[in-house]
Amino acid sequence: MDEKYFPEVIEEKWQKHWADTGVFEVEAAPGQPKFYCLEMLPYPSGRLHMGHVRNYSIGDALSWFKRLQGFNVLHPIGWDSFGQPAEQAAVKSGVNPRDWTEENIAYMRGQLKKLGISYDWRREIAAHTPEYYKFDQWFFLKMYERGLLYRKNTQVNWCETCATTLSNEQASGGLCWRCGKPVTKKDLEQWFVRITDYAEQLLNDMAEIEAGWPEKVLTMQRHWIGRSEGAFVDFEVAGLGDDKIRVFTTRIDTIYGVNAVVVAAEHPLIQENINGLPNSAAVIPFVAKVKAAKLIPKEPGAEEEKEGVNTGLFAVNPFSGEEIPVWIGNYVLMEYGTGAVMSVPAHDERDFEFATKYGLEIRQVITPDESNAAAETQHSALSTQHSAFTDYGVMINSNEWNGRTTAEAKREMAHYAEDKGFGEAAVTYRLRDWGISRQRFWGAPIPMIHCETCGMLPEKYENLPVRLPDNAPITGKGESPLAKVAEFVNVECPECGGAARRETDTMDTFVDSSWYYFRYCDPHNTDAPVTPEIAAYWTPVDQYIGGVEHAVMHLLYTRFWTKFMRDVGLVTFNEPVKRLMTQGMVVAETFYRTDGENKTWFNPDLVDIERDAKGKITSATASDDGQPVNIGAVEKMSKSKNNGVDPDAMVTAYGADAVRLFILFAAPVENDLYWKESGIEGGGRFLRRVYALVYRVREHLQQAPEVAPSEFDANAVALRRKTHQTIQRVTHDLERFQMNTGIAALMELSNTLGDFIASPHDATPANLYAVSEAVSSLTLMLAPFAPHAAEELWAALGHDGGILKTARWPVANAELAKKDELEIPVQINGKLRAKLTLAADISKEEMEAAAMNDDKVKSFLKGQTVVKVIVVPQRLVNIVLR
Ligand code: ANZ
Ligand code: ZN
Repeated sequence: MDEKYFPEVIEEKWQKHWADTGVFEVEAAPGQPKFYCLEMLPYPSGRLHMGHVRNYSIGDALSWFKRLQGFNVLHPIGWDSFGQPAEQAAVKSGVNPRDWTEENIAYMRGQLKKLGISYDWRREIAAHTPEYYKFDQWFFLKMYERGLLYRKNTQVNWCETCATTLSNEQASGGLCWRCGKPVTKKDLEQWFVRITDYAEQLLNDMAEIEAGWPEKVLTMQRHWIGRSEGAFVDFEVAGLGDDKIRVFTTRIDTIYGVNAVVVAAEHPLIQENINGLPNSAAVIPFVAKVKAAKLIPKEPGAEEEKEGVNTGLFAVNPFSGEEIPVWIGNYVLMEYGTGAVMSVPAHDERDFEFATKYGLEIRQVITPDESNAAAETQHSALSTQHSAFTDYGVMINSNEWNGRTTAEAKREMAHYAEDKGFGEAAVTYRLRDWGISRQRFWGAPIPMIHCETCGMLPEKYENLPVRLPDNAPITGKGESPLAKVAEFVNVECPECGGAARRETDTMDTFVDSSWYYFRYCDPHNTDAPVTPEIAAYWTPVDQYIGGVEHAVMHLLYTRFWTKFMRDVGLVTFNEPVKRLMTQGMVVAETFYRTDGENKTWFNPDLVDIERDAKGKITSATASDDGQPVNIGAVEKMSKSKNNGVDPDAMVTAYGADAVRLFILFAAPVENDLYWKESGIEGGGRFLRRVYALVYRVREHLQQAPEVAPSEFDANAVALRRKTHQTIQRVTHDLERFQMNTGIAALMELSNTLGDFIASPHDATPANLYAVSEAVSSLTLMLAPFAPHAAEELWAALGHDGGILKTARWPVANAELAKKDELEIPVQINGKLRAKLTLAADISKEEMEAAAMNDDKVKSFLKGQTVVKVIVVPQRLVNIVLR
């Protein structure tokens, strides 16, 4: 063993030791407490980026901590290896997507191993392998059997560039989530999963995870599900016979204030009668305009100008019998509710805006103040408003309903409508069914067969997996490449034996990632996705760590998938993830030059930077030509800004431990991490310092007693206090993901220890014991953050076989950790009246408060007037009475 710190030597050595001894390999062990630590599985894009390294460093720290605490820790990794980039590489350079993917995996696996992340590599999975996607298909068949899958011809979001359909989530803001280009619409037969059947559960079960998930993620999910309680009401349309317009409203109590029924441009009433409407001449161009506008991407959050046109039709308000005009409005969405609304401008902002713009009548029917109800009934119809009154209140101008409260009326009016047969109470959701068909090659084939005679049939379980062929022509255009592979497409009908065609769409890759962590539990099972007994031991996941960008899609789909797994008997719980941590981004400085319209971005590695004392950049020049470059904003590391830092280069230069230590130390895990290479150097310096410390004392420590001697001098007591306080702090911090402050505590301990060793003292058993205790604790607590160095030092301290075989997480002795205490006399008018035992570092204010609150002191103060309190820090409190 070398007393100098050579990360490249010890890191390789310990990685080999871990692999040879299999210390991270675990099995389900009912009876032994388990901990399932999961990081979001990576897409094998080619190389790890710093966001990955951060993600895995956080998870690894927690995994080491839990192992040392005696948990049976499952810490797995795998690959989200289906998806578009492989197919795009195939289009661009003719490579086979499988080869491309597998080369990337091999490279990235090597990177992970070099970082020394403590995975059970035997459990590695990859979505593109038939062993894995066989069970995507298995789930598909199960869902099909249970009526959770259906086909629908729909207008789908279509990205011309990527030649693929996109979910609403993937097309949010009208832009493709992958390439950023505008999204258009296209008609296609698609497979849909009825996730909306689970909307209520997805919402209600949030109560089970509230304590462990970030509020912002839960809020986003709640929003996405978008539960709304209200009523359907049917409006007859004069002259259209039985064709009624059904509206969805959350405020049926306002129905006497309806001034119009407003429908979406795509509403069937319009579609079917567009040429026969009284006002067709205006309606036809308006509908065309609205539809065209929908194909144009919108800035996220941008408010569209409300526009509409009167159809000339009249609807009948079923409560009042009044006739009101039917309008078309661009703010009414066909996809929500019924695609039609009753417009109540007095009590809804959008309707108010619409009515004001087109000069429609505004009639108030709710008043905030009950006492005014009678008066308002007479006058308010005439009053002019300046904005909608959207609160709850009391009904006016509503015939026999006048005087009711909003809450009462909402219930009763829905019942009334139901009794009379023109409506009913209803709940709607914003959540849409999940379209999972993709016209792509590199995905799990959908295991369905189309037979001319027998129709749509599921493939048989025993024929799974339906394998992807090796030879599909991948052009990146149009329909699924699978459609062009005759051997794949042409099959025998499982029912009649006649000629049939396989489904040529593949599944959305969010299917793969909806259940992968169940597979880690039982990765080689060939009969089922997971054995229920094994899943019962390992799952739910105790801690999931990943980016907040997955707050809705992945994290909602996977919650749904778990509920389905419960329904088919694979698991017995509702929620798959107990605790979720969303890590911040890794951000870095950017540098660029402008050339006309174009910006060229310079990688920070290739820029020479000078900084002032505060770290602010004072000059930046390109390394190659020495000429200035512009200093851009600090932004998320990305290819487009060329401000990424290659993890490999950092590991080679400083060692994996220093990189990991820096990443965990530089920022709280939820915050953005501002990348500074000097920070890694700092990490390396700390490790070298601890190294030097351990090597300096390790020989002497051989004489340290095993059991604590009974007497310690004041210095040794102080060192022990620091050691036990540090154990308390680091343990506390790791439980709460406060990695940065935990590391700071270790740095403090190493300083205290360094001072102790540097000061002259005798090698008494007591001193040796105190040092040994400090050194061992420091070394063990370093393991979650810098495991290679910790292992090496632990071995240097004379332990054979590695930390996990020979040690446990240190336990603090609360007595020893207690802060130093002082006895403080309290005088009243100069006479000693009490003695207080107080922490040595107590503040002046706290001393005064402690004295005034002491029972004995209080008894002397009863009925007296305090003129002044004099506090001599750490010495004395003197209270002066009149
Ligand atoms: C009349 C009314 C009066 C409404 C009032 C609100 C206030 P949430 O809560 O988001 O579900 N609405 C219904 N379907 C719509 C659609 N397809 N496009 C646009 N708006 C639609 O909102 C439900 C409310 O949004 C419904 O209640 C309806 O307006 C409108 F004082 O009906 B309300
Ligand atoms: Zn058939």
